[in-house]
Amino acid sequence: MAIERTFSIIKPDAVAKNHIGAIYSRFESAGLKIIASKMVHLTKEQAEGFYAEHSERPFFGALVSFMTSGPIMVQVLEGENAVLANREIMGATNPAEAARGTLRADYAVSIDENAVHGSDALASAEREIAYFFAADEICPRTR
Ligand code: YYY
Ligand code: MG
Repeated sequence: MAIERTFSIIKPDAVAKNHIGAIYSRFESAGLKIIASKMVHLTKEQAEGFYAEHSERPFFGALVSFMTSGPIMVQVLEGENAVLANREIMGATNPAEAARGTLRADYAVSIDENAVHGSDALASAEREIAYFFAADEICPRTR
């Protein structure tokens, strides 16, 4: 099994509802280590850049508007198969379809306000980590 890094966001809805600690606890209970973390309030330009792959989708404007509506927590998670492990902890994009016990089942209310983001592949994890964190802001425990 490979030790990977993935990128995670606690979205404005979950921050506003005070779920940061509960969500961090889920990551840690699953064996993922938080090796970088900060709170940011995205500008429109930052949110558009982050979600550029979705720029032609009908929900893009609403997504950018939601992601800039309040502060978010961004973090780098490290652990065995971290990319897939985090996607499993998160659950399906639509909370109505998310498996019981997943973050989206427990903390999301709708597909457009769905509590968390997680990278969908190693390549996107690398790109998304670099979008938010400088190398010296990341503190691997495996050093
Ligand atoms: O990776 P994940 O967040 O599970 O879903 P994506 O298909 O990458 O979509 C990104 C983001 O866009 C999703 O978390 C909510 C929003 N969205 C939406 O509002 N409505 C949709 N039909 C699909 C996605
Ligand atoms: Mg995605």
